[in-house]
Parts: sequence; structure tokens; C-alpha cells
Amino acid sequence: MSQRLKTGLALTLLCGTFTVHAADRLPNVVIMATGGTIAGAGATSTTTVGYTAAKIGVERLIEAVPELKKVANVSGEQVFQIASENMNNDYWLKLAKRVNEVLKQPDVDGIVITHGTDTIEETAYFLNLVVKSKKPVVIVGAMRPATAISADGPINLYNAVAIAGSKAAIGQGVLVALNDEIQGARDVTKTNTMTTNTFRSPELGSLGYIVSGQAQFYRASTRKHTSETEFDVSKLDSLPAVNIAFGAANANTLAIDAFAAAGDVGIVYAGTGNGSLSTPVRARLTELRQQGIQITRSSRISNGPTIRNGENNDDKTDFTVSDTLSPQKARILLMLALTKTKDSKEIQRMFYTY
Ligand code: DAS
Repeated sequence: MSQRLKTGLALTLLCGTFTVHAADRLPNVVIMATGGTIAGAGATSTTTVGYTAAKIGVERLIEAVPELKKVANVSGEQVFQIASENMNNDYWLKLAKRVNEVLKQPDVDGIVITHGTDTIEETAYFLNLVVKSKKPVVIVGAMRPATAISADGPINLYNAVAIAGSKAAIGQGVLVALNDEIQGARDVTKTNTMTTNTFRSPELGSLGYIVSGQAQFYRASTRKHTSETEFDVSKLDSLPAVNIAFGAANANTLAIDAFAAAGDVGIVYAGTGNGSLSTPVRARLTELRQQGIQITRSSRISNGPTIRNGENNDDKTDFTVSDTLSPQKARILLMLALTKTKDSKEIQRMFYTY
């Protein structure tokens, strides 16, 4: 029996809250902390904006929620401590390798990742494409710092641990859980700059709810993820350079020229409408494609698919389209696709698969 399981069982017996039976063993859940508001501290108990994120360590986060012991044997590790606007490819590779390493341990039933809310949706989708296990991985954040009245972090953490230890969450892909809702990594996005119900899966919908510590699923993702992924980052020390340009009135080529000059191998263009491109932008992207840079048309619009050969003759320019992925998630898939192939048809298949 591993040390983690012994510790968990000892704690459970000590608390006297649970008679341990092999069949009723509490799940073993590892909490990996990365920073964010959930670990934030404000000057006063009413400070909900303008606080400092990434101040409180994982052990204090766990101590603040003694109820965790009723739903799982938890252990914690601080993978890094950042406000998530500073998340980057290097942090992602470090986190993904650690998650896959811990999930291989037979006595680990699930993982919770505490994370800033600004880029939680991106980390969730990245892990959805590179985690090699069906075990639950649940990413959780908070919109109010730990020091605030009615901080949402503790209940969000409790719910996330309950979901990560639940059998219902096995095979559902990476999940994001705040505000009593369970969102799938592919479709979740932050929809409000400050409210606690900010995480939604607009139009396509959440996967379920967490009710008094019970995960209840009503839907499942229709796209491949986690154990079905073709992507493997275990031997990568970096990811291909892919950036996002944003379309608007008066669109010009300054941003895409700079990306090309910097040596990008992929560019995601968040076009207006259904991924529409202004005449100069289309011409320049076509040139860059001919020079070997992969071009993916996405849209600045929050919902609906960017449709191939709609606002652009993608067959002719050899661009790919992001389907319903947001520009920030299309960047992630294009980066990983470029670790496998430079073939546009293969890359387009990946956008229709994940
Ligand atoms: N700066 C934000 C972040 O770390 C705070 C938060 O978690 O909401 O994402």
C-alpha cells in the first residue's frame, strides 16, 4: 500500500468519520496548485478586484476546507505559483508531464488543479488534448480571493475534489468546475470579467452539476480527448510558435507581418463574422501560407462554427478553419497539430476530431 494511501487511511480513521471498507475506500485525489485568485489575498474582506493572485500555498488551501476529508484522501503539491495571465507553453509542458506522471500511479484516482481563471479554459483544453488517462482531471478557480467575504474558492475546491473522486467523471475528459456547474474543456469559456457564474459553455451547454458533493452528468463531449488523443508532449521541451491576430474594422497586416518576421510556424486569424478576412489581410495570409506558415481561420464571434470555404476559398489558399473552437483554443490545437504534421488536410481533420 502506498504511503499516500496509508496517510489517507490513517487520517480517515483518526477523524473517526468513516469506517474503512475496501469497497468503500475514499478516493485518493491529488491537488496540484498553480496560483490564481483561488490562492489570492486582498487588502480587506471586501476587496474583490485589485487583490494579489497566487499568494496562498496548496497546504493552506487544503487546510481551509476540512470537509475535503469527507469526500477524499487528499494530498497537495505546488507545481508553480502564478497569476494565470502569465501562463505559457513552458508552464503547460511542466504541468502536463506532472499530471501524466501522477495519473500513472495506481493509487491515484483523480487530480484537481487549482488555477487562475483568466486562462483556465486554455489550460483545460491543452490538457484535454495531452492527458493520457481516463481518470478525472478537474480544474478549479475562484472569482473572489480567499480573503473575501463569501469567497467562492473553498466551495469550488470541495466540489472539484468530489468530482475528481467520482466514478461518474471517469472518461469525461478534462473538466472545469466552478459555481456548482461542470463544464467540458472543449467548450467552456470565461464570459464575464468579474461575476462568479462567469464560466459557461455558451449554446453547446455544460456537462452537468455538482449537488451536495455528488457529480451529476447530463451530457458528454462528442469530440476525442485524453486517452483517445494522438498528441504526446512527454518528450517535448517546447511547442511550435503560433500566435493569434485579431480582426476588426481598419484591419491591416502589421500583426501578421510581425509574427512571420519572428519565425512563427502557424498563425490563427480571429476574423470578423464567419472568419472573414479584409482584402489586404487575405492577400498577406495567402503569401505567408505559400511560404510554409500554417494559417487557421477562426472568428472573434463567441458562438458558431467557422465554416470551410465560406468567407474564403480555403481549398484554394490552403487554409484550415477552427470549426467551433475559439481563437485561443485554435492556437492550442494548431500548436499540437504542428508537432505531428505540416499537412493542411491532416490538420483540418484534427480540427474536426478534437
Ligand atoms: N489574475 C487572475 C488569474 O490568475 C485572477 C483569477 O484567478 O481570476 O487568472
